[in-house]
Amino acid sequence: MKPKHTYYYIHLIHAILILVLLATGSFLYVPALRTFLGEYRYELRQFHSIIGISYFIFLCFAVPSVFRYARAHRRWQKTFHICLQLLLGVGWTASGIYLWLNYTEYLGIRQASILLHDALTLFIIPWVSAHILLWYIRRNQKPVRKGGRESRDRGILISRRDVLLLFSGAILAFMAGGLFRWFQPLSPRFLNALETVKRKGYFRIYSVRSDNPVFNRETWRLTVDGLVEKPASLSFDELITRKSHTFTSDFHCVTGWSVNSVKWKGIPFRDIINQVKPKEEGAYVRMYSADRLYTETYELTQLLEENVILAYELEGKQLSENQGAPLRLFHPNMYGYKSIKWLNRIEIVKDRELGYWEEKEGYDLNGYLR
Ligand SMILES: Nc1nc2c(c(=O)[nH]1)N[C@H]1C(S)=C(S)[C@@H](COP(=O)(O)O)O[C@H]1N2
Ligand SMILES: [Mo]
Repeated sequence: MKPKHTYYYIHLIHAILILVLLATGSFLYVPALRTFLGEYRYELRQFHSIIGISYFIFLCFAVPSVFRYARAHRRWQKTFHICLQLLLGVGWTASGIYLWLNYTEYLGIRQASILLHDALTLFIIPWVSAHILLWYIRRNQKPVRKGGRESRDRGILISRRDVLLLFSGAILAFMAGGLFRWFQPLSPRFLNALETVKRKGYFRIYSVRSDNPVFNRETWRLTVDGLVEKPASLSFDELITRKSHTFTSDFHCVTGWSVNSVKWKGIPFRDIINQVKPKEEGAYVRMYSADRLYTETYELTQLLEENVILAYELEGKQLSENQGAPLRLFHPNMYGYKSIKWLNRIEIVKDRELGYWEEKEGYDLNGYLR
């Protein structure tokens, strides 16, 4: 058997890495799949990042070969290939690394990175599919002879028409992918919902577990304890008969999506604090979720700011099960990860501990919007 040419291996590794990235990436991208993954999402994300970085390192090593390889092609084909590589190598990696680092600063850069990452991926899907298809069809053909020089690469000789087709394919993929992600949670009133989603954005439902805690109105209690003079235990009915507070505020997830002017209703956190009377040494607050996994911590004074509420209504409706029924915290100046869902215990404590994401991914302790 003839030994395979280096290009063959470069091509093969390239293909495998791209396919693994597309597969793991689509799990992170499609909301339904991501929710399904629940608590393993974090590990999958790490895996995806590691493969992504390997891909970049590999690309760097492969660059000289890619250039040599491109020389065998016509001028415009050469330009096309090099642009494609650059776009992917630079665009994908730069945005990917920014997302991987999980900076909580500069929400704008983060949102732009997500958009670029997604857009490049959607753009590349038709290209990858066509590539695989061409390779499959032509795998048994004899190498093409061109001016005495043998072109080793059979799958990639493309015509101008192929490029046009690929671009149309890319635009289609782009639209289909956009539908998936941006217009996902459609209500029965399709077009109305579409309008709202475009204007407001929508909540990607996040949970670190794959099952939601069940809310039982009869037995549910909110416990407020720890370093307080008067611990409290409130039923849901007691909670909603208290003086409520309604206001509108944007919601920002640190991973890049936002929902504009969300209407919140609940009880001011201050009122609870006035009732339980924290002791002097109680400087921090730890909150627990009924999912028994997620926790968050705050400085007590942070929670006395304007419009910090224990919310039981969102957009005029009772909190839905996957959005934290019956109660979640909302702090208008903090990122979404501080908005703990299925809140059922508030503990006033002396020392600060880390919350779920602060511990797992090093999210900023205070989570203020920037
Ligand atoms: N119990 C619990 N609360 C949680 C989370 C979670 O995984 N579990 N995710 C947080 C994050 S990171 C965000 S962005 C918001 C998402 O709110 P939503 O699911 O209503 O869109 O919930 C926050 N509260
Ligand atoms: Mo988030």
